[in-house]
Amino acid sequence: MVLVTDTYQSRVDNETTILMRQDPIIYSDPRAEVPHGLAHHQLKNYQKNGFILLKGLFSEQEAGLFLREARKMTADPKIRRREEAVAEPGSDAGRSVFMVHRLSELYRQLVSDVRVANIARQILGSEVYIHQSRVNLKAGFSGKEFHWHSDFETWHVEDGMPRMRALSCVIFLTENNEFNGPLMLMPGSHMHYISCAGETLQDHYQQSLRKQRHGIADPAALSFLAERGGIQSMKGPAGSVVFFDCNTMHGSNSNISPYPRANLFFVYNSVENTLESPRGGLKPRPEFMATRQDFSPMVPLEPAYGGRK
Ligand code: 6CS
Ligand code: FE
Repeated sequence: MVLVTDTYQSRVDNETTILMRQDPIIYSDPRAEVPHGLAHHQLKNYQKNGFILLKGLFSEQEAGLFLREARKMTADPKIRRREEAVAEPGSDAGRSVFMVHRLSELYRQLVSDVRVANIARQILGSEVYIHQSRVNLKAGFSGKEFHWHSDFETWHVEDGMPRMRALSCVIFLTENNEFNGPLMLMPGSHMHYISCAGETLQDHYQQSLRKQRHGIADPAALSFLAERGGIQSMKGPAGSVVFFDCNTMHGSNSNISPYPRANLFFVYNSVENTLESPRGGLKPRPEFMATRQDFSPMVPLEPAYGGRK
């Protein structure tokens, strides 16, 4: 007999199992009006699909400022030497830089910008803090793919995030189009949890950030999700924003086009969902990937970047 005490156990078996989600999606009253929050119909869409695309939430001028900051950081040798900087598999080209909201004053303000912070607070129904932030560069010609995964599966197993009460906010720093490897999401996939086969090795992150090997849903599970809800790609001009639930199945193709695709990711977690111990006796991942030292709530601000809409 096996007693299962973890609702979302994963990587403990040789079999993939599909479980039902056990948590809400919207944690606040969807009829309550929130300044800079989503309208009722937008919340309903988020609830049904597990994501929402907000075209032009930031102006192109603001996005230009955010992109210049990303370029400046990723060209800086001092930053490139840090462990927050992750290279593409098989080369030295920059793939991601993590914890950008601590490395950059501009991004420190941006995570608290009321236009994004209030949507996170509204969906998660509480105060929120930043669990992880990063910029993904996906350069023209050389940017590599991100295989299908649920972020929550990784954050639950490797970081000890207890429940599905977190989301990603993706700010497009360049246009995301059909050519440059846009984010692909499976609508409705957030309602099922794919408990993955296999195990996790200690320090898996050292290679998973370049190319993920554990916590990958198998082809049958991915086909099951795609048959139910299909796949949508998130395309829009620089300054557009996607919010997606921590359990929405997602990935993106490599970028063989000449057009770079740079996106900024902020992961907001509820202050009522702070990290416990990683599952399976793993030691915690470094602070730059999964904050444990600072669960202080965001105070929404209205920063003036010099080009505010
Ligand atoms: O391991 C992580 O936390 C990260 N990996 C991926 C592929 N997406 C989410 C997250 O940034
Ligand atoms: Fe992800």
